[in-house]
Amino acid sequence: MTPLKIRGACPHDCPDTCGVVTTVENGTAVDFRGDPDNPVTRGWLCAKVRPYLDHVYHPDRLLHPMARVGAKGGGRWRRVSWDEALETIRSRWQAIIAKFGAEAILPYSYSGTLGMVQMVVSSGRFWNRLGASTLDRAICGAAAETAVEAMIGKRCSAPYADVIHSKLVILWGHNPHSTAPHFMPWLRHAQRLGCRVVVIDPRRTPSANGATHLALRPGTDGVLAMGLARLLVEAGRHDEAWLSAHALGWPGFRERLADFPLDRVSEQTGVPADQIADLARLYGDTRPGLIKMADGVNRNFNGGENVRALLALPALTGQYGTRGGGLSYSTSGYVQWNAEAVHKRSQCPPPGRSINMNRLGAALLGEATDPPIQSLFVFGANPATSTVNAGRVVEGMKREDLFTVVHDLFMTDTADLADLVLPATSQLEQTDLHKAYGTTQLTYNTQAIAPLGESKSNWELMGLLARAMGFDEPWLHQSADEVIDEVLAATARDDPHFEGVTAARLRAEGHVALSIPDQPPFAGGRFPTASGKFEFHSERLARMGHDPLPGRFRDLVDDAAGDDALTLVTGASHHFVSSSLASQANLLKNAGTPFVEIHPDDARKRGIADGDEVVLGNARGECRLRAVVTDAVRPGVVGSPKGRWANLSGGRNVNWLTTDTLADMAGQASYHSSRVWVRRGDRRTAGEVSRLAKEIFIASPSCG
Ligand SMILES: Nc1nc2c(c(=O)[nH]1)N[C@H]1C(S)=C(S)[C@@H](COP(=O)(O)OP(=O)(O)OC[C@H]3O[C@@H](n4cnc5c(=O)[nH]c(N)nc54)[C@H](O)[C@@H]3O)O[C@H]1N2
Ligand SMILES: Nc1nc2c(c(=O)[nH]1)N[C@H]1C(S)=C(S)[C@@H](COP(=O)(O)OP(=O)(O)OC[C@H]3O[C@@H](n4cnc5c(=O)[nH]c(N)nc54)[C@H](O)[C@@H]3O)O[C@H]1N2
Ligand code: SF4
Ligand SMILES: [Mo]
Repeated sequence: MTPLKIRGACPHDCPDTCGVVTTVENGTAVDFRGDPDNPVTRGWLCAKVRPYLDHVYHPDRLLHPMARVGAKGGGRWRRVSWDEALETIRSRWQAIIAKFGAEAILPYSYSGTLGMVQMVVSSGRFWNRLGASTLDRAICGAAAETAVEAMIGKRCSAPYADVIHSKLVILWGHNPHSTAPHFMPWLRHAQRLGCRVVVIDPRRTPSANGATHLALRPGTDGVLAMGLARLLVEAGRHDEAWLSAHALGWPGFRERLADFPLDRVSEQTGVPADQIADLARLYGDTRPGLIKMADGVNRNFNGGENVRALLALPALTGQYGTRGGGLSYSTSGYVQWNAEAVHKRSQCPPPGRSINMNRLGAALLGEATDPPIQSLFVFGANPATSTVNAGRVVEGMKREDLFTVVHDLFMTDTADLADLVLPATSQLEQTDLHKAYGTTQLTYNTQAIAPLGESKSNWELMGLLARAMGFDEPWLHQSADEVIDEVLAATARDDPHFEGVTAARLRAEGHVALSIPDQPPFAGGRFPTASGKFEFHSERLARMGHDPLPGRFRDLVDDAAGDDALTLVTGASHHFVSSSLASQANLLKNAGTPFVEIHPDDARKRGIADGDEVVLGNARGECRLRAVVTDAVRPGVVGSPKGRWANLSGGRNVNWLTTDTLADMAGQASYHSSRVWVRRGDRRTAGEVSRLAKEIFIASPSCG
C-alpha cells in the first residue's frame, strides 16, 4: 500500500498549535513532521514534539483499563475489561449520588490536549448532564485574562510576524525561546533589523540573548510598571490626545502615579534606579514598541493587579492599535466557541458548586463540604505533578473513601494514586479541531491511526460514561466530527471571523486562517469593553470587588519558610510541556537531573557549591534537587523548571513546595510567590527521616 500522509495539529498547551503531517504505512505511523504548508509551523517542530512517535509508541503506554490491588499508591494492578471498569464506575457513582448527590463527584481536567472536542466539549457536556461539581480552571492565566478582558475587552494580539515592524520589544515575564518557539525567528529577524529587546524576568532566560535584562523581584511587576508610567508622564512622553479620546479614568490613574516615585520603585522591585529610568526613556522614545507578555507575570499574589499596571503602558503612549506596537498577550479571544453548543447547559440540571483547582488538596481534605468530594475523575491533567501544593493533593488522593478514576496515556504521579486507570489515545488516534492562543488559524486534526490497545479518546469515554449512567441524549453520543460540525456552525453563525471558514475546508486543507481584517488589534483606539474605550477605570473589576483603578497591591508574603527564605520561581521547562512528555527517555536525557538555579551569593551563604545535592523545603514539603550556581537568577530567588514527575525523581517535585494561597484575582494560582529554605543535602533532614521511616514501615509489612 502507498503510504498515507495525514494532516493534524499538535495538541499540546503551547501558543503555536503547529500543523503536523504523519505518514502512515499499513496502519502504523512511520514518520511525523511539521506541516510545510502551515504558515506558522513552516515545516519545523520544536525538539519536544519532533520525536512524537516515541511518545505514541512508548513502551509504557497504558493499553487497557486497570484496577488497583492492595493499598492506594502501592503500585499493584490487575487488568480489567472496559465493561468491568464502566460497571465499577456506575455502581460507585450511583451509590455516591444516592447518599451525597452528584456534586460529590469532581471532574478534574486541564490541558493535556487543547482540542475543542477532546478538551472543551469533553470537559463540559457529560459532566453538566451529570450535575457534577464544576471545576474553576484558574491554574494558568485566569488573573491575566480577567485583567485583559476588563481593560482592553478581549484577548486579541497581532500575528507573530508583525514583530518585524517593532523597534522595541519588551518580553515581560515571558520566555518564548521555550514557550512560543515559532515567535523566535521573527523576533531574531527584528533584532537584526535593529529592534531593541528588553527582558523583564527574575531569571536571565535564553530569550534574553542579545537583550537588556531587568532582573526584578518576583511579583513586583505592577510596581515597576507604575514607576515607569510616572516617569513617562513626568517627562511628557505620554500621549495626552490619545488618552483623552480613547481612555476611561485617565485622570484618576494619573493621580495614582504619585505613589510610585523612582526611589521607592527601585527599592521594592530590586531594579537599580538608573535601569528603570533608562527603560522609561527607551519606551517613551521608541515607536513602535511592543510589550509581549504571557502568564509568568500573573502567577503570584498580585498577579491580576500586576497585569493591570502593565496594560496601562501602551495606553499611556497611545500605542494600542499601531502595527508593531501595543501589547501582545493571547489570540484566544478571536474564537469563542458557542457556549450552548459546547455545554448544552439549557438541557442540564443547574451548574454544580464550583471547586477551584488550585485548592484541590484542601478540597479533598475537607475544605469542600456539603457535600464532601467522594469521587475524583482526572483526565487530560496530572494534578499530583502540576498543581500547587502537590503534597496535599497526594494526601487527599490517598483518602481511603475517595473513589478516583484517572484517564491518561501513562502511569503518571496522579494515576499512581487511582482506584481505576483508563487508557487514553494520543493525538494520532483521535479527531479534533484546534484554535490557538498565539496564532489566528484553526487546525483540524485527522485521526491517523487506530487507537493503540484498548485506549479511548476523551470524547469516546464521555459517551461510554453517559451510556453507563443511562443518559441517552443524542448530544452525548455524537461522533467527534458531528461535534465539530455542530459547534463550528453555531459559532460561525454570529461571528464574522468565521467568514469562509467551513468544516469541509478544514478537513480538506488542514488549517484555515480566521477572517481578521488586516489591521492591528484595537485599531483606531476602539476597544470591545463596556465603554468602548481603554479602561483604566473598570466598573467590571469594581463589581468583582477590586479597586476600580490599577495600582493597589497586596502586601502579602508567603511565610512558609522562615526569615532566611528565597522565592522559588518555577517556569516552563524547555524540554517538556508542563508534565506532558516528561517520561520520555530522550527528552529526560536532554533535561538532565532535576536542578535548581541559585545565585552565587545565596549559595555561598549556605555552603552550597555547583553540582551539590540540595534540599528545598518549607511548611508544605521538601524536594531534593541538584544545585546549579549561576548569576542567571537574581539574589533572593531560586529557579527550577516545572514538569518533572515525582515518581521519576525521588518521590517529590517542586510543586510539593508551591503555595495554594490564591492570587488577588480570579482565584489564580500563585506558583511564583512560594518561599523556600535551601540547604546542602548531604544529610537528610529530620522531616525527611521521619517520612522515610513511615514509608519504609508501610512498604514492609513484616516490620509491622
Ligand atoms: N517548553 C514549554 N513550552 C510551554 C510550556 C512548557 O511547560 N514547556 N507550558 C505552556 C503553558 S501551560 C503556558 S501557560 C505557557 C507559559 O508561557 P510563559 O509565560 O512564557 O512561561 P513561563 O516559563 O511559565 O513564565 C515565563 C517567565 O516568567 C518568569 N517569571 C516568574 N515570575 C515572574 C514575575 O513575578 N515577574 C516576571 N516579570 N517574570 C516572572 C519566569 O522566570 C519565566 O522565565 O507556555 C506554554 N509553553
Ligand atoms: N511549579 C509550577 N507548576 C505549574 C506551572 C508553573 O508555572 N509552575 N504552570 C501551570 C500551568 S500554566 C499549567 S497550564 C498546568 C498544566 O497542568 P496539567 O493540565 O495537569 O498538564 P500536564 O501536567 O501536562 O498533564 C496533562 C496530562 O494529560 C495527559 N494527556 C494528554 N493528552 C491526553 C488526552 O487526549 N486524553 C487524556 N485523558 N489525557 C491526556 C498527559 O499524558 C498528561 O499526563 O501546570 C501548571 N503547573
Ligand atoms: S509544542 Fe508548540 S512548538 Fe512544539 S510542536 Fe507543539 S505547537 Fe509546535
Ligand atoms: Mo498554562
